[in-house]
Amino acid sequence: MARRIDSTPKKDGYRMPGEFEPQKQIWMLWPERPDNWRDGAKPAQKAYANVAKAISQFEPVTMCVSKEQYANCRNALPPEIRVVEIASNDAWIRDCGPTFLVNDKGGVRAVDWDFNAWGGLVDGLYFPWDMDQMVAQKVCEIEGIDTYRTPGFVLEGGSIHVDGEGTLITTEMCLLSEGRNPHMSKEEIEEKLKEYLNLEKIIWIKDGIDPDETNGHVDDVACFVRPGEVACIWTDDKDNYFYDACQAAYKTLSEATDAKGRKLKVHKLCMPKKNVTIKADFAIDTVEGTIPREDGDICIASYMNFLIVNGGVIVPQYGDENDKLAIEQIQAMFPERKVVGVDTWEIVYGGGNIHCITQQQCK
Ligand code: KQY
Repeated sequence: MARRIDSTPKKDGYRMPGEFEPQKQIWMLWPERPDNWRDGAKPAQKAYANVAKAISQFEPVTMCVSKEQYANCRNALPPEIRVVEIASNDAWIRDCGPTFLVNDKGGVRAVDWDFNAWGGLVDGLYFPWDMDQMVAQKVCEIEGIDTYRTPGFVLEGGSIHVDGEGTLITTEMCLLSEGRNPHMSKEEIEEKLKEYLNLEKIIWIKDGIDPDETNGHVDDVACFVRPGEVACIWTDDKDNYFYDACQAAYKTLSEATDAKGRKLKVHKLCMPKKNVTIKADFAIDTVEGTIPREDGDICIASYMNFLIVNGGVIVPQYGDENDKLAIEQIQAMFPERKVVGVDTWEIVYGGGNIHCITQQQCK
């Protein structure tokens, strides 16, 4: 039985570990909604299955799926991947799932944030989001993990990265957006994060690269490679759609110090050469309440949306000229891990990538 704890992680000695710390398993949610995923979500399901298989070379994976899709999902995945029935509105467990915490005695707890589909009634991406809101609790019930709740405070896992030693990076574009916590000042938001993730310092990057989808989640822009070191998207090409955002994020991180007073080492990670776009012949249902995906829309294809797992890194590939360079750059950042690329343009068409569709449970 998972209990609700009426205290805060900081008071109880729990912290969010870095993604590079030991993990028990990875959680995912199976895609199916035809108003977001083209062709009845069949191509996206293949891509999700490939991501799950790539991860399962390194550690266990649990796929959550609706009752309608259970049999199809079970058949699409090898037996070593656990499949459990959990209802959801879409398939982004990074954002609606729990944020797992550890203490120094081997305890594991989680934060179950408020979720409002990336902006609620202000600029959220679909309505309703009631089933997504319950995902974190259901995952924690299955695992018997006690949770902290933050009623009235909205946060998605894709909007934060931590070093596990007291530092968090995020973007102002997302955390200060109108659709999240407009009743709170920047200082109040910092206090909340410090209390619920056990932090000392927040590094604010001004903008993310997807204002329309997630209001600029940091997981497309930068992440911690290990304490004291971050990766940041980079291009010197002034014609690249993301040039300004890359330059600005790189400058902020290069000038930053972390909670322990270290100046950050910043690794550059290339962007794809060509934009990934929605094509006219994509069959996507039109439904009131869902932001449409239209011909010519530029999708957010960043190599940064990779996932660190035990002994590995799972990296998006787009069939782009820079795919190989991205793998080489990430391998150089993580010489102790095996870097594995997975084709993910079908996930990008839906609005995210490998990091957005996964959630690590720490040990
Ligand atoms: O974390 C994400 N990138 C989620 C995006 C949701 C997109 C829904 N169309």
